[in-house]
Amino acid sequence: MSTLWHVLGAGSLGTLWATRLARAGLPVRLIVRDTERLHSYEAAGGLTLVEQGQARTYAVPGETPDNPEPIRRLLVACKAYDAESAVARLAPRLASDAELILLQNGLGSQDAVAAQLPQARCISASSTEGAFRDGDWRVVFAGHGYTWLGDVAHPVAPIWLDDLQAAKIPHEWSTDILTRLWRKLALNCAINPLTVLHNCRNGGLQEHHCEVATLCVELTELLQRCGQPSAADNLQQEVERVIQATAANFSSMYQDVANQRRTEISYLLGHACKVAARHQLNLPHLSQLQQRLVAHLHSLGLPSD
Ligand code: NAD
Ligand code: KPL
Repeated sequence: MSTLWHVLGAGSLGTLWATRLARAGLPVRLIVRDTERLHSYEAAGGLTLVEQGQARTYAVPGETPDNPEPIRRLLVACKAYDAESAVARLAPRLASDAELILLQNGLGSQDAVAAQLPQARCISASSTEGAFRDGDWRVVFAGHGYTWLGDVAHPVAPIWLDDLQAAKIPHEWSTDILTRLWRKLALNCAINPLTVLHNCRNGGLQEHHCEVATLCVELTELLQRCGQPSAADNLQQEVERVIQATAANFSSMYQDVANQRRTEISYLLGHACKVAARHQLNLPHLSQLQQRLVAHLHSLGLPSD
């Protein structure tokens, strides 16, 4: 009998994972914020995944954080800024051998979660899959991709990767997950803030080649200084490749701002600047970028943390 998957956060990635696990016949429970959300969820009859234009609803059972049942496997699918407090509410329910899978982008939230649960195994993930909500309890699978999973404290892969295989969630166990997370963070720092400030699609940054290149030089310096030299390898080339390959897309930060949603700035550019300061590294363009972005978010009435 498979261990129950508890999924915390019924947003884009949480729904994408919960529906595919349920479709494979694996036991899944969705944890929603409170009783009001639970009633709304139950009225909807489940989670709907839209794939290649086809919508299918999966009656994944829902519960609130107050449910007394113990949790052995928890997929944390909140935004980075919500992860620590959302997990804290569930701490009394976590079994002594609990495992958490942290889907958050950027860096900082994973350490914050792990620090409050020294007994639990915390596995970090870095995903290139894409999904968005087009209604309450409804998610569109927008971009196929891959998810790398790894544990900075323990290199051995967990047995439940078989569940991901059964659920057809493309994945790979990574023994250098921190390097992957840093590489993605650097890409996001070089691209996302500039798309917001220049109000453009990723491809629009081809007209700001020098600005992108200068940021890549500073990000490379940061990665080398903080013990992540392989994440720095050919960073500028990779950034240019991603800009070209995703030219028609709006970055995730651009979309957050355009939809008046809080961004994950503190876990991306904010984290990069914090680590640079910790290493007494002066990166003037990166910190100026952060100041410009914070001022821009303030001018729109959006949080800057
Ligand atoms: P989302 O905003 O769609 O979903 C987050 C969900 O968590 C929301 O439904 C929210 O209500 C819920 N939540 C927050 N606090 C909660 C709490 N205390 N209890 C219960 N539920 C709570 O976010 P998302 O797009 O799924 O992103 C999740 C993470 O995955 C982010 O860090 C994001 O950067 C990363 N990511 C997303 C994608 C994507 O395509 N959406 C791709 C790669 C990485
Ligand atoms: O991950 C991205 C995002 O938009 O968040 C890309 C496409 C790589 C741009 O940084």
